[in-house]
Amino acid sequence: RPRLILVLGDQLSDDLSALREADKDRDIVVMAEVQVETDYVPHHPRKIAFLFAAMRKHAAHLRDAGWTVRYTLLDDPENTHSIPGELLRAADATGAQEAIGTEPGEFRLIAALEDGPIPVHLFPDDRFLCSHAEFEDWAEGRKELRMEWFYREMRRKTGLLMEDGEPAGGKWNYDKENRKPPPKGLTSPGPLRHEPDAATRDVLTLVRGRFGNRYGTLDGFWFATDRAGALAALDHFIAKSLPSFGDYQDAMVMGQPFLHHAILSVYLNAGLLGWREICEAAEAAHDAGDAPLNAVEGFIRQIIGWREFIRGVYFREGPDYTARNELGASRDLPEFYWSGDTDMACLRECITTTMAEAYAHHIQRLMVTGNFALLAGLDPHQVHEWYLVVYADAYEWVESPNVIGMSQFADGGVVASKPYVSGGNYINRMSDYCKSCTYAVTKKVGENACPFNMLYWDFLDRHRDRFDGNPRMAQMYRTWDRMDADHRKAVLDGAAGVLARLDAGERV
Ligand code: FAD
Ligand code: DLZ
Ligand code: SF4
Repeated sequence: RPRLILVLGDQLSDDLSALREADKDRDIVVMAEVQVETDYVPHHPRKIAFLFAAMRKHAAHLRDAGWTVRYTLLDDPENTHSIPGELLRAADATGAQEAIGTEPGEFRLIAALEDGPIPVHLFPDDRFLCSHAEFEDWAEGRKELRMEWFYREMRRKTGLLMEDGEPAGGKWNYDKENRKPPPKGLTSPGPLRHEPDAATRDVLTLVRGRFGNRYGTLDGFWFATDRAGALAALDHFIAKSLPSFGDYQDAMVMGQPFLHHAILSVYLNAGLLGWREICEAAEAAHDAGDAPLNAVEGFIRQIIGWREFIRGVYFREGPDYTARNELGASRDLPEFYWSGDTDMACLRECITTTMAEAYAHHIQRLMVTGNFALLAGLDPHQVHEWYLVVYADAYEWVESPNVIGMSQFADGGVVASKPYVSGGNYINRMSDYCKSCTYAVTKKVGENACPFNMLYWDFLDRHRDRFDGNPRMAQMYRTWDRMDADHRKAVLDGAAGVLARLDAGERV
């Protein structure tokens, strides 16, 4: 009897554990476009279009390689619209009695497969550098988990940027040389844009018809949708943007959402690229003298450090992680997160480019939309769902530790050692956003004062009990305490005013 080999939408890799276990001559690959996956949150149409186009091309590629593939189209009238349902239908049609798969990146889907009508044997997803067991071993007995220590292990394990057992250049981390404010007139080559071919255009028509009314636009869709396109995007990044990646990693410029970022997470997370080829390409650029060490080290750290660390946290912390709310935040997500309709230029810019591109870079996610959500005390579960919807690279294993942990501190400090919060000053230093804002970043209180300036102190004051004792935050509390009492009151009143406007649904 054949067995069914499940390949999910973010498992579009040739070297996949489930395929390695399968028999090409006997087994049947199952891939399915289903509503449970398009609707568990209302994903950005660009993300759905990217995945469906890439899934269809990967199915064709597997067939060319000799696999039998059973592919369910979204508008197939027989579609049961869930992954377990499609496995059952495939079993009925083929006589298969068992299925194998590669572990999904979300507890919801793991549970659905384990409890489904067809037993699915899941193999580890070894497209990652660090297995669950290895992460457990590393984490076991540590008082706190810090990415930097984990990263050094991964450098040793891979040998990336290592010379005779020592880090290249003598230091593990060159961030001191990174993160420069954007000079006036900073431009960037941006990502490699791909003209949609006929197959992608078919998908765009389908997605526009079915999901066109959702948050986010499909206009000007340019993502690569196959491995060749993703490899070309990698080459483009290495040649054009990697050399300046470190310098402008934290910079933000109006009208330029991409700057010198890689724009590769969408391909990497779906399986069109692997971590090793990306890191080796970056290392080779350094060896050839084409990219400086601060850029290459910083970039490789994001992938073998942060990305692997984040995944380790998701699987270690367990299915209740996305429900955590250590700071007890409960305010509803303001409507403007779905429209960009706000007077705050920084939020407007990050939200509208996210609607257009299903992309924002790390500092926009962390220090603009995330920072505001944390300062304003937004319900972290709603914030988590927003991030899962809006970014083309968002799957729960990577999105939730970044949001619940790094950005919202809702896990109580598993991912971050202190909350990532700032007033308007930080945004003003790292961007040109404040220049075109209705609010004045230099004003601390009163009419027109930048909301971040007031919400920042309000957040610290509100959570004093928890953060007072954190040595990394002591300086901030000393600064607050030194302000005169009238000023402090004016700040807190100003913050209360902003929060009241949010609660009343008024424009902020
Ligand atoms: P670059 O800035 O060019 O970085 C290179 C690569 O490093 C990325 O492609 C990515 O694979 C990896 N990387 C960098 N930082 C992280 C990180 N913190 N966690 C995991 N991988 C990282 N990343 C996602 O892939 N999916 C998400 O859903 C996601 N949600 C996020 C939510 C918040 C609140 C924050 C603060 C960060 C989030 N990130 C997420 C991490 C990071 O912002 C994105 O990986 C990055 O912006 C992707 O764009 P890029 O390819 O241009 O990355
Ligand atoms: C995100 C997504 C979407 C929108 N649609 C599908 C789909 O129709 N079929 C499928 O196999 N996978 C899809 N995915 C990806 C899954 O949601 C993803 O595999 C899980 O979230 C685990 O990471
Ligand atoms: Fe954002 Fe404040 Fe600057 Fe306006 S002034 S762009 S709200 S940081």
